[in-house]
Amino acid sequence: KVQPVAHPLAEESSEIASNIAYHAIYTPHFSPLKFDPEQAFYATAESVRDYLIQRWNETYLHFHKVDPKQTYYLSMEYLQGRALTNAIGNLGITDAYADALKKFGHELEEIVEQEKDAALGNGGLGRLASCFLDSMATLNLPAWGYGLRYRYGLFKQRISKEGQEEVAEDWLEKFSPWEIVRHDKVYPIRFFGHVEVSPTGCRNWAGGEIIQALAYDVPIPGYKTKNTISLRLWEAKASAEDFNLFQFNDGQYESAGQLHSKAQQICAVLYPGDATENGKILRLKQQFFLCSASMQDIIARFKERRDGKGALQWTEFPSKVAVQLNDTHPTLAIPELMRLLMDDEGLGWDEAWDVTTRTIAYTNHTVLPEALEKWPQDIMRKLLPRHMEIVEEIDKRFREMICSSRKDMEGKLPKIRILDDSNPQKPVVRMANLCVASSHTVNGVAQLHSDILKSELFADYVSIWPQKFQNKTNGITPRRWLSFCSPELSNIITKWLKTDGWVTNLDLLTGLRQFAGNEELHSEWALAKMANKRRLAQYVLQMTGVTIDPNSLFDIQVKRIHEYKRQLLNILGVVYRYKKLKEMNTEERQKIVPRTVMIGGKAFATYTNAKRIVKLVNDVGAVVNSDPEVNNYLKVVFIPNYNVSVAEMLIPGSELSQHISTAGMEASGTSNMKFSLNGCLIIGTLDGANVEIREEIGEENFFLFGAKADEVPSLRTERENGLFKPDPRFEEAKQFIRSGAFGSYDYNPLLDSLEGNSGYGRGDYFLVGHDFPSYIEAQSKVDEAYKDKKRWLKMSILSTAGSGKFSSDRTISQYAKEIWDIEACPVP
Ligand code: 26R
Repeated sequence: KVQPVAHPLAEESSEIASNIAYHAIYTPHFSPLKFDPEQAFYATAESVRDYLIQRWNETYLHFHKVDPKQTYYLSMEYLQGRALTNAIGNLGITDAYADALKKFGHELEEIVEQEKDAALGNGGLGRLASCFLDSMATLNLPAWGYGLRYRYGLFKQRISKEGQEEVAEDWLEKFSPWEIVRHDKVYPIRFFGHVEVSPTGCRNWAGGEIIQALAYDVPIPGYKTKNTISLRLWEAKASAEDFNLFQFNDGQYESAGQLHSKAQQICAVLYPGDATENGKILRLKQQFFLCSASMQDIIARFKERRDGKGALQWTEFPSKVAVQLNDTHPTLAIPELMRLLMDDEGLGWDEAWDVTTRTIAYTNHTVLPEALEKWPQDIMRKLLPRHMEIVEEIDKRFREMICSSRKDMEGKLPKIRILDDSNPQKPVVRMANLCVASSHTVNGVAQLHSDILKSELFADYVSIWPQKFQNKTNGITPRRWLSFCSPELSNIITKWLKTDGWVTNLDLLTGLRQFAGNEELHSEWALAKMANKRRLAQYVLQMTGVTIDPNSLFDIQVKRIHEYKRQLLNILGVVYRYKKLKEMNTEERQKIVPRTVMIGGKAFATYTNAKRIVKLVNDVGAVVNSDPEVNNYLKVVFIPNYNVSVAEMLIPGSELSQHISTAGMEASGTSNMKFSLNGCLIIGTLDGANVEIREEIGEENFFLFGAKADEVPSLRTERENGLFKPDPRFEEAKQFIRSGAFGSYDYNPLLDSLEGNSGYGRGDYFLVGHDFPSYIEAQSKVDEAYKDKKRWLKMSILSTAGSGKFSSDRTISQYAKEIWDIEACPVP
């Protein structure tokens, strides 16, 4: 028995089963012979999609009717991960779907594993955008995300003897059931060409090549609400008219479809290499493609909703539209909005500038100099001639403003202006400066980071526009990162709090504090943790072939591999621990707390030292894990292909996690929040959001070590001047690796980066040497604490209890109130 359309309130598993069967037959993606887990996944997803489309439509119509001010989140990255568990969880129909699938002999847990991760992002910034979408929908906010529909997402990581290998990730191989193509939402995007000036002096961008942007909507359901918002992803297309049939029939196949292949390149991959000029042009094309399509769409919607309400008032635009730039990657939205307002809508500069600056806000996510975007002016002028004119004008007016009203700042102009002409060979546009000058609000992503922005990176601007700068400490969605990824722990929390209200009001977790010493809770908590640890051990065995003991302390560091994140400090600590274990006799070893150290993360393909770190972790693991003398006390596992789904498996099973960046360098971190929420203790530096996590959960529940951010500059100078005396334990660990204990690969270049500037060293910029002794000592405190099961459980419960602040619901409420000025618009 099949049912064509899901009843909007179908919570009967039999109705759902018939709807799944309907899709298996009538929305076929496979031949009808089998109903394997894969087929079952697609039919199930199609069935869930019916619900989502219905709600998406209702939400869209409701927003259209109410016409509230709406936020548009512009991001080059979204790390959505899998959608099925999240969708049915947010819709509250998980049990019904599990029952329905049982009727076909399938387990829901097995079916959800069939889905590929949507990995349209790199790391923290992309995952943050995805958590934000979940919170926007859940809080019923009129808000949308805009991004690019990359053909290949972030690469798949394979580990071989050589270390990391990158393989293209074909997330659309069999198609994604979660997107809805909108054939009526198409905008032309121009590249290259020239600026025409009319007799009246109007400027107009013409010529060049035109590629079409086609909208794909991914519905984002809120938790326990009808509101379902959109993540609109743009795909690049050439139109049929661009296909030269004559050339094709003449055998000139390549030139016949030239524009089609150019269109394909735009959305082919996330962050194409930008070492070459071609690579730079392609990246800039991607950025402009996102910005232009989104701004055209936003303006079209503004007009659509104004229809029948009298003459268009552009001054009202900022009271209907807020645009948030996720870092500088979508900066071109600024000159594009200016261009659309002036050249297409006929506004004058001052009016357009007023509208633009009241619309745009900018979030900074990093202070690393190499990640601050600077685009060569010649490339920008060639690809976007009209935008380059506008940027020049913004720069000129900024300089005039300084010279007329801030004489005291004139000397700073070369540093704070938007165009950097200091190298006449290679003048560039500083995107962050353009963002600061053109936004009404600039924010950092954790208190310490925002303070550093104000006192260092943007200090000069603070004296010009003190009111622009804000902090918005990051957050994570408690749905994906606790409710759905650890039902075991969630049920216990709900039971003890006597409500599941914490899922949307995470501050309620403080209610656990009163039970932190309760033995009954302790045993339930320990049981849930153990279940999650066993599941994780199973996974590790499957993926790596290494058997790990669920009774050992599970110690995890997962994040992009970067020298500032200091995976090298972690592995040096492991090497030191291994060496000490080797030196002990059996009796001494038996007093040691057994540990399983797991490290995972992807290295950027061209980042040599990061790749060496990946190889080192694998090499150390190979030796330690096969050493029968110590492998009951220490195991080291590299977790391959770390992504959102892997995180959902690892985090619930973690007991200790490492967030050990050089102080001042990690803007916030968000996995620290996920671990802490799951009752995992943190060993960490006073960096990013660690500072606030420690404040919330209590310093006695946090293993702190390392230099403070304000000590870092002088420590670096000391190191450079050869005044730093490295701890013998640090020297011992490095020497052990250099001696070849972990194979014949030459790790000297990597280890040399940790030496002072004398001779071959590179100055240990990340202060691994300085922080090593206090790190080792903090690790000993971890072992001490773990020996006392009661104490550890109490700390674990207090971690969860103190994590309420780090809900992305709190973060998004603050953006809504303090930056966007938007209000909830729930669908009745
Ligand atoms: C290639 C270049 C333009 C580029 C540099 C850096 C592209 C992307 C990035 C990613 C950066 C900006 C990023 O992911 N930053 C992270 O943002 C998280 C969310 O705010 C923070 O938690 C995290 O600390 C920060 O590193």
